[in-house]
Amino acid sequence: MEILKCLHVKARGEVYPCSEIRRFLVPDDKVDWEVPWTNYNPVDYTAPALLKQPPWADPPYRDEGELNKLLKFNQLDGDVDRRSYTGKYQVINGFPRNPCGRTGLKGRGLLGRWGPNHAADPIVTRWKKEGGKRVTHNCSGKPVLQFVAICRRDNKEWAIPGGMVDPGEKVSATLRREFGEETLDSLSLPEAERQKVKELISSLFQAGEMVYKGYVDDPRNTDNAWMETVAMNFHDETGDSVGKLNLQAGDDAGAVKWMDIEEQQKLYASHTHFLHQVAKAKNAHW
Ligand code: RP5
Repeated sequence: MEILKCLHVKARGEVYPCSEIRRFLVPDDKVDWEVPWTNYNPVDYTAPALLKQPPWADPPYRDEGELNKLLKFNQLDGDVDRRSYTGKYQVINGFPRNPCGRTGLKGRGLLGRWGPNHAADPIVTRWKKEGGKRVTHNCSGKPVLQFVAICRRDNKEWAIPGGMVDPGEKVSATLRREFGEETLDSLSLPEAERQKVKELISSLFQAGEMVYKGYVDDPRNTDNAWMETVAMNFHDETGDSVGKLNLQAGDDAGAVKWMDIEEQQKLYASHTHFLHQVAKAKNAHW
């Protein structure tokens, strides 16, 4: 497993998602907090939805002193895990600081938590087949892997069907829940069928390979709030288990399909990077 020490790019995208807010532009050589930049003046933005205090977001605060007392950074804070997979992060004037550097925007943006926001990404794969035989790629001569991809409703980008870890929830439970909710529409299934799907996912998800654990270059990241994830690969070698499931988009997904894994496929956040790790581990086409 590899920790991404990336130069974040999507976290510096000019227009902040679901808004007309423009980030203060950060060139590559000024991303690192160690590089002095006296004129750095990030835009302050927290999405209006967060100010209505949804249950999945941190509570409001009057000043930074109060924020620091309300939340326990770099620790397990009740049920909320505020520790980062990247190690101990800095807290400057009461605010946690993005471990991958400047983003041109301060505040929480669209993210519910100050500091790390933990997600889990289930990468469900099978070999591409035609007429019962594995398909090999013309260029690499290697077999082609496919993964279950969703088209995100918020930005129409294709992605791994990941989601946020609920407070107190184990990552293994999030992986199953998100896969069920987003790709099998298990929320709308009748009880008996939902049980069957649950059992299938349970058995497939018993043996997974850790692909990645760390920071995600997510377009919603800010100087004070960022995404982190655990990505796990669940592989159906024969194609007889998940291959038979009736994929149906649900919850945050606009569409769902089996997608070939290849370098050219552009995906949400750091998801292309995670799939590259899977292709390498399985000696598949990339
Ligand atoms: C990404 O955001 C993670 O890799 C995960 O796929 C996703 C979780 O956020 P939501 O899909 O719940 O918005 O950074």
